[in-house]
Amino acid sequence: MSFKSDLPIHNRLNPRKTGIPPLYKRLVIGLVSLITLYLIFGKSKTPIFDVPEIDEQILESNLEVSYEADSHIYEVTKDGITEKPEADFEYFDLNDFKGSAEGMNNGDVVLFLMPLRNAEGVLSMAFHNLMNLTYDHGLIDIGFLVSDCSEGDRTLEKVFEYSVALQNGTLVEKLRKEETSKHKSGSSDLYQLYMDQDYMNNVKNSYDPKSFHKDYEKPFRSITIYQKDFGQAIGQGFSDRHAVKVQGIRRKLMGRARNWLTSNALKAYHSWVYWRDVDIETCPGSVIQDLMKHDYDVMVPNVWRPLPSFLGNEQPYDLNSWVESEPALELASKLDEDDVIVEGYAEYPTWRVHLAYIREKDGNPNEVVDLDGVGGVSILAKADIFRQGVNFPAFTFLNHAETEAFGKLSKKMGFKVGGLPHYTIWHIYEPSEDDLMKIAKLERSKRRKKNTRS
Ligand SMILES: Nc1nc2c(ncn2[C@@H]2O[C@H](COP(=O)(O)OP(=O)(O)OP(=O)(O)O)[C@@H](O)[C@H]2O)c(=O)[nH]1
Ligand SMILES: [Mg+2]
Repeated sequence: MSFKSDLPIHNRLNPRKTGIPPLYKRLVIGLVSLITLYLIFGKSKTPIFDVPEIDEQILESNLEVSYEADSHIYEVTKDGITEKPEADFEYFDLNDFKGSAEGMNNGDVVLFLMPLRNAEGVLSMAFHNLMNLTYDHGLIDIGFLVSDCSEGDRTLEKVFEYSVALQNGTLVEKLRKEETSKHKSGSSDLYQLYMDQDYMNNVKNSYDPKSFHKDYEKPFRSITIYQKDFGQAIGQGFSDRHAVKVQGIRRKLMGRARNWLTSNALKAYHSWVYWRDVDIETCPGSVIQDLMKHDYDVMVPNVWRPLPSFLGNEQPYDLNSWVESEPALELASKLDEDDVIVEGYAEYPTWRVHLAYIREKDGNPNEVVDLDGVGGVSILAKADIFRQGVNFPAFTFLNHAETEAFGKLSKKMGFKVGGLPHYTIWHIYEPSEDDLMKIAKLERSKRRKKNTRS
């Protein structure tokens, strides 16, 4: 029986008949064989597949380690097999880095991530807030991502400067000197006179050395600064970045930036990732522990901001943390697949419960509300969720993008997402153009009154 096939395995049973090759072919084959034999047996002094003798001691210690580490890496070289030197690889059992409610006592390492753009003016405040963290600094790796700053902006240089000073223990003094020279030059923010004075006193106290905790100046485990532009063209001014049309584009680019930072900075030994915006004015130093103790996969505090007294002293600020609603789901079902719903705009009546609005001033700071969308101002998340694929969608996911989509995605993947309605951190107040006009008007009338009195 013969097979009609060209496949070599079939031809094994029915070999193709070949004649004797011509003389020149036989000469070439002979020459190549001689060279090969010389190379193998003539030139080489050591056998090619020689396995070097393994030192008994090394073998024993490896056996001991193998119970603990459960794996080793061996390298095949041209001279045999060697165990890779320790410095070349690290072994991590990811079960050890899952993150727990008692993270600080367990030595959980936290990756602190902060995106930055044109942030020069608020960096001293942000670095004070960093030092104010009471989670052991020796257990925190910091990653800054500086992107798309305007020409002439010095965010990157400032981050370099402050980070070095922070790590060598000279930052408090440096910031104090900067503050003093600012006062000497007479620069003061007029709007501060119109803010609620209780709030202003609270700010003053938070930045007063008398209230610094004992490890305020302790260096952090590490600081890494990343610089990469993502092509963010929308201005960083208050009105620019709040226009409804630009929200989708802006948020998706921020999603890219956040994902890029996570992918680069997250290491196997991190148990938690804490995201923090630069423009937070006051925040309890224990914020990481306070969010951690609930043992949620994703947890956020409430974010409010102060306002001038003529606008009512304070305001719920971050509307991106919310509980999903039927009207919003119905709205989403009528939108285009790529449309991004943004909270707080008349164009998108979602009727959702916002974490910001359910705050009670004297409410229990430990009360937890399960959420669907989250804002990015201050997110504590288990590092494990990123390893499993949660990210900040840089595309429209369920009609959301970036942090709100991150909340939805976490939820979809079965993770617990929550917020603390009565635990508040305070975003800075940046006067809008209207507010500045109002302040100027009030100042003028103040002056007029003064002049008529004198
Ligand atoms: N790397 C990077 N950081 C950015 C970019 N845009 C904003 N940031 C930073 O991201 C954080 C949040 O930015 P904000 O401008 O406050 O944006 P937001 O929180 O959505 O807006 P608000 O709620 O109005 O404050 C801050 O720390 C910014 O410095 C960007 O394009 N790239
Ligand atoms: Mg902000």
